[in-house]
Amino acid sequence: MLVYLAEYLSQYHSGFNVFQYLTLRAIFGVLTALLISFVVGPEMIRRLGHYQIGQPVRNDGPESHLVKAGTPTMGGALILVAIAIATLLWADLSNRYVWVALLVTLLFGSIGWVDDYRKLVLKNSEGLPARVKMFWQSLIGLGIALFLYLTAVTPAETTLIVPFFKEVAINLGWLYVVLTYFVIVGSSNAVNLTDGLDGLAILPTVLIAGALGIFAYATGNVKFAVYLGIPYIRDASEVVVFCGALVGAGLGFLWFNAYPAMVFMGDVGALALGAALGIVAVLVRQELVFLVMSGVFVMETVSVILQVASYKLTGRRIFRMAPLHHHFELKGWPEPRVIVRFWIITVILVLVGLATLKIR
Ligand code: 57M
Repeated sequence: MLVYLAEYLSQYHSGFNVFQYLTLRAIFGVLTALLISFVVGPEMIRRLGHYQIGQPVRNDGPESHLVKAGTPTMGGALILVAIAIATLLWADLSNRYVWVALLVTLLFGSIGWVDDYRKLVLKNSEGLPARVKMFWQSLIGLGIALFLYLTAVTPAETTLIVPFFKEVAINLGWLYVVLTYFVIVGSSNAVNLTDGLDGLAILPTVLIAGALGIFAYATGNVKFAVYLGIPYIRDASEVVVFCGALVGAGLGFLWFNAYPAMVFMGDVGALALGAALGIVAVLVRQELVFLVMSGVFVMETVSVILQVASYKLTGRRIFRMAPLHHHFELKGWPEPRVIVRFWIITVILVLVGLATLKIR
């Protein structure tokens, strides 16, 4: 929004031209979202506590979690507000990809919000039944995938880019819709499963959002795209501002969610953040690199699939408990050790992902 104001004011003073620079606006996006989190966070935690929006903790999980009962939750709502305000302020709102990213994030957040609200405020232990949650996730995921497919302007927008192979780009046709659906819905659920220890989901989200922001910048800049041998997609550039807002809001939330957490994000945060990463990966055409960078989310999800399959087929468990972070906790690792090691794994995977920009 401010981009228009800066454009207008630059008639009077050329200094306002600096606000046209994408990198600068992305940095302001980070800082704005951080500031909102810092200013609103403490009051929000106090109010959540006041209205007793506290986490119920199941007693069949690791014992160390019992002390977490009553921790204020639904802090993800603050993440979403910070992302939305920072993006609306600093992005060029004539860019359709910005709206797509924001809309997907807020719609998935709404599903999570209804689930949290039912569980925590209406004290309905089931929340939103799994099949209802899946129905809405699928409807939004498919709707967005179809919209992007039908409104694609250039073939590059629906082509699958294969990392490390400059010459390989697969024209997906209708499969684009299927892939987009799985990336968005899968990522949303994977982040939700991972969000079970303090800070475990949010820092990887921040790191991956930062890396995808770099991909968005390169993809939306014709010179970089040609130099790096990646497709040029004009609309991708402004997604950098959205990624910046995601990074700022995520870091701001981590301030309060760091061990021992003062607040949890709830499904409103987890479902939205996963979907946000998924849609950005799709918009910048880096689904495969995203899969690599999200290794921790993938590992957590695969651990649940394997555990359930093994238990159903053989009656035996592979892990002490799934998702994987519970397995390590039950092995006796202190919570911060699990968290920090999973963060380190993400740092490594994000670096591998970024390396694919040059090694091709
Ligand atoms: C939600 N929710 C956390 C918090 C957070 C199929 C099965 C694997 C599903 C899975 C499940 O229900 N996953 C989705 C996980 C919960 O956190 C809340 O949920 C939000 C995210 N959706 O924001 O509001 C608990 O996680 C802890 N937490 C922190 N710090 C944080 O920053 O410590 C969360 C955020 C919180 C808190 O303790 O209460 C959760 O874990 O419930 N189910 C499970 O994960 C269960 N696993 C299981 O049953 N495994 C089986 C089979 C089915 C695979 C097995 O291994 O045999 C475990 N979950 C719990 N207890 N709580 C089982 C025991």
